Amino acid sequence: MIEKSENIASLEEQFNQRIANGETIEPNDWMPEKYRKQLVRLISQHAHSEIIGMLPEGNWITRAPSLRRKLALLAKVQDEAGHGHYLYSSAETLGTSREEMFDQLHEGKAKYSSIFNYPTLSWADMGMIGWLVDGAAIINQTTMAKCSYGPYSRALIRICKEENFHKKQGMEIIATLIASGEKGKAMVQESFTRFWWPTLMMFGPHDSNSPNSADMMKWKIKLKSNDELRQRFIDMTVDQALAWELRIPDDKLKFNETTRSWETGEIDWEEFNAVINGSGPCNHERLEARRNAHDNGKWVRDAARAFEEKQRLKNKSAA
Ligand code: BYC
Repeated sequence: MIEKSENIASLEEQFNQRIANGETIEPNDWMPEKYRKQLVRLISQHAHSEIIGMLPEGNWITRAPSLRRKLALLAKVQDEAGHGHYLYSSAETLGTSREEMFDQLHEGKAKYSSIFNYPTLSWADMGMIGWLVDGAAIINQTTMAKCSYGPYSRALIRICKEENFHKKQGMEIIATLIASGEKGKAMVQESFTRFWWPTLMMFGPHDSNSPNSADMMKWKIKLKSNDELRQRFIDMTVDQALAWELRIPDDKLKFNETTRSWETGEIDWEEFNAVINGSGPCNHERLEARRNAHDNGKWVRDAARAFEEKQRLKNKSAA
């Protein structure tokens, strides 16, 4: 028994050394159980965010204002499904099956990004998701693309390339609406006012209230803290919003000349906690839509499995 724990201690020491050296950890490498658990939690939560994130935008495919916009939105929503696939595959390398992850999501036990529990009420929201939501995701994910776990890091590199297109198409929708005149600009302002605070919540609680951050940063899964990334996003986005002459819905917003950074008022953490714990404006609707999609897709999964089995038997008899 003593020998066993000494062995684990030495494996853990070697593991920590590899992390300190900036090495990448691969699926068959030894890793502490807690590292594995944190990764499955993070990657599956991210995968669920991509899949649930298809719903608020999917809501506007039939109502896109032109064929060009419809094609771009369809492609974007399809990309999000692809991101979900890369991420579920990457989490599966840690020994948790896709079925288990789906079950956790459908039973309401797994989290997904708070932002997708808000409704999309106007076409401007499609621009806002690209500009703000994809913009926030890019800031978070380009940093994590350098994380210590190989499969997640490689998935993120590819995801970020596609998210950059998404952000640009969102900004183009906004620029077009603003250039169209007063009505278009008012539509953008109304959407911006609704999305500003929920987007800042995407980065998670303050560092001092983030129970997972210490482990995540020690193991270089997260390379920047929640507050650091949020601040980076605020500094970039406030300047963009001002260039579009949008009003930022924060009376306390001010520029700090010493830090050369924007200071905001406080996020409504009560609202954040309600949303991540299942009581946001659309939590129920999103999970219901997701469960229905899963049930309706059963025949496709059954057919794919039957095909796979047929191929397996064919290959066996040919061998
Ligand atoms: N929403 O200790 P903390 C996209 C939870 S989709 C919900 O700081 P951590 C797109 C957190 O999980 C991309 N839950 O946690 C798709 C934890 O609870 P558990 C979305 C949140 O992990 C379609 C608890 O609060 N991006 O781009 O160190 C269309 C304490 O937090 C949130 C990702 O998923 C939240 N906002 O840091 C358009 C990025 N914040 O798990 C676009 C991957 C916190 O202990 N995720 N919680 O029960 C992350 O980077 C990190 O998980 C977070 C939180 C920064 C979000």
